[in-house]
Amino acid sequence: MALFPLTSTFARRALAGFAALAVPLLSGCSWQSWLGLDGKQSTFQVEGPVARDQLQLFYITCYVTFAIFIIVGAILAYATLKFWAHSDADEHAEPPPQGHGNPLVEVGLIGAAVLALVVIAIPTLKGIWYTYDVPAESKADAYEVVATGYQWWFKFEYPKEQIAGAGPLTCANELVIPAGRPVRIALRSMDVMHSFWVPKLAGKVDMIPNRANFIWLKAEHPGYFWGQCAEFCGESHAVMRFRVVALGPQEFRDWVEHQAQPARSVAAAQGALSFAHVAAAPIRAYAPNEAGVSAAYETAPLDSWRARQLPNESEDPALIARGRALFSEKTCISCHTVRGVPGAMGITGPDLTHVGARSSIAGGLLENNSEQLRRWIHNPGAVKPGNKMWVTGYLVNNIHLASDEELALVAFLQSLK
Ligand code: HEC
Ligand SMILES: [Cu+2]
Repeated sequence: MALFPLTSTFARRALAGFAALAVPLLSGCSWQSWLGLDGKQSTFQVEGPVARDQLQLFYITCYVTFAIFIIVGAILAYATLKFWAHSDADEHAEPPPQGHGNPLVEVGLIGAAVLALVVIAIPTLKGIWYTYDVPAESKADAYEVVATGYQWWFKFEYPKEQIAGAGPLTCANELVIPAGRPVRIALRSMDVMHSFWVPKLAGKVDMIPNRANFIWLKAEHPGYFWGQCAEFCGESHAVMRFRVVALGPQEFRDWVEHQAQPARSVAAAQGALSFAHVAAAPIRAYAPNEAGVSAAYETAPLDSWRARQLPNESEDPALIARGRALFSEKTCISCHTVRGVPGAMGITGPDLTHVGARSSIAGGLLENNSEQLRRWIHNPGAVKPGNKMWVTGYLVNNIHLASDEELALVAFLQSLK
């Protein structure tokens, strides 16, 4: 139909939008997915009280504006039909008597406008106070984390979990939190402005250099949530992502305890340090922007995350030992900390002490499996344009990895559970 030169999804959304907004609580039949609003970062399917408060405010605003639309539309339709010129005579008839102001209508309209604003203002103000900081009654229960934005990844520190001689427990790109508890996150930036956003849990707050911002959120149940930097911060801003993994109390305690341990060390059997048996297959070519995640991970990410916590069954200790040595030889240690590997104390890049237990790498862009990990270390610049590992590491230090070296490094990194 030429009247609607629109894509079918757009037309469906436009037509169904009003009907859907009028009955948003018809959930269960999931109108969100029908309208294509059920993405991983949907603000319509929230899973925490902060995001829910914000969603409700959105609905209230929609209701008020929808009511105005109906009233104005009805009056317009009435006037159009009533004063329609049906014949030539109508058309040349004298205009109807003209009024010059009606105090009742004018005061009424001002009153209605003020009322509409008040209806929106009350929940807005309440929401501003509620989302600003953890409510006083649950403050004692709040868990504290420090999140720092870097071009183009996130560092997460746990000030309550101090490790002797190493400062607070430090992770990257995956923020593991206790479910059912408020989490207060201090937001910092190491370079330019970033913005911390986990759409299903809370609205965004900026991470500004030299400014102590914070945000609070709560995951109502264990889950796996997609986050995203929401402030343009340079070349790879669009792929500056992260994850939030919410775990039950015991699972969270176990996780913290395990993370506090130094890197796992896989002992190679005496005399087994030759890895000539490993066939060093060349890496396959990747299309630009080729997806780096599997369907299994996309559909059941929390299961996938849990499965990664355990060591691989088919580890090759000799290959891992070789990778561990290469990690120093190739200067990876100058930018990455791996607690337990001598000299690996770099802080320019993410802490890799337990990188094997993360479900994603490169700021949540690729799934953490052997194939994607190799793709990353083979040519990080092709995956994430301009990233510091490529620009100030590979290019400056002239890092080249042969196929067998890539495989050894991958085996080592994957062993770091
Ligand atoms: C110049 C510093 C630098 C050097 C040298 C360097 N890296 Fe990195 N590395 C980084 C930075 C910065 C990132 C984060 C990049 C991003 O996501 O934008 C990173 C990311 C990574 C990641 C992904 C971590 C995650 O959780 O997302 C891995 C794995 C990694 N590097 C391995 C290596 C290996 C192996 C070497 C040595 C061959 C190496 N790096 C050398 C700075 C460096
Ligand atoms: Cu950013």
